[in-house]
Amino acid sequence: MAQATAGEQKRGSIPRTAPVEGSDDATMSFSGWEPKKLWLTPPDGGQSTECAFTEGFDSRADGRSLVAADLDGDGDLDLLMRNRAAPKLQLFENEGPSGRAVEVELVPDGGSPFGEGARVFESGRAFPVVLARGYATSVDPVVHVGLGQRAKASLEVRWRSGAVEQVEVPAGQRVRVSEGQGVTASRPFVDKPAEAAPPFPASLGALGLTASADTTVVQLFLKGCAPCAAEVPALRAVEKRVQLVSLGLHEGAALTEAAASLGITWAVSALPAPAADALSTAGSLPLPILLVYRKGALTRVLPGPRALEAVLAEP
Ligand SMILES: [Ca+2]
Repeated sequence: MAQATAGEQKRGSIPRTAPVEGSDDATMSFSGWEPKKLWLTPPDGGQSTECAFTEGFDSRADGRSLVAADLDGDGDLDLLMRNRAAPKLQLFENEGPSGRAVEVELVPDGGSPFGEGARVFESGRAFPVVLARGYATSVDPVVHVGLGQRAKASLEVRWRSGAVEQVEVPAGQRVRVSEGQGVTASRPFVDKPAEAAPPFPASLGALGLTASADTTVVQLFLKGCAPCAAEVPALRAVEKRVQLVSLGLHEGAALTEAAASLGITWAVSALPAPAADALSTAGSLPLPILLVYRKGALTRVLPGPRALEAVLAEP
């Protein structure tokens, strides 16, 4: 996700000592500087993976309200967060790959013009129209229906009046459904911008490494990092197909001892200080994390090994 707000110099973090104009209390936190969490569920519906850092959502501001809405009209949900102190407002644009979707605005025949209380059903899922969600937050009274790779949505609208209506909507558009009249207006989603390159070391050279194979997988690790140890079996499974390097935030004997304690048996180097500084948030490395390079250039950042095999199978 790309963050479209001023006031933060580094991915998601607010320096504890940096004065922020217009705020007397931006240097203190009521919430312990807790970084936000974000989970990514794979298209097959499997286990979700925490990915706030790699997706740029690990803000440490005191978040109070969060709205999910398609704010740029490209058919995926973006996030808008209101914080207690500066930055007061953070917009996170959804830049990730996404499936197909439709958005539905309901106009009832009489009563409130916003359709609250109506529900849209699609493939056994219910999408209620609400005007507020979460703390002190108003939301767009539109339902967002994710479709995966399906080309159209078969919707059942249950109106507050008790009327029930069936409509078919091709994916990729926002439609207005008026009670008793079906679809009365539509507009296609705007084209989604190309996925932005993640702000991680762009080349193996930036990590002090040289490519010795088409594909290089770089693991970051620290002594005692249980998620790093949990990555080892998946990395061992690809060891013969890629150049595999683990970079630790240690030097000398401490580096080799930490690698051995995690079960790492392949090439190990110290993570260069400039890269460590660029990757750390409030002094902490985002672990687990894997960096995938093709011909020496960064192509993917993975929050763990779960999607590694699929990524290596990409052309
Ligand atoms: Ca969007």
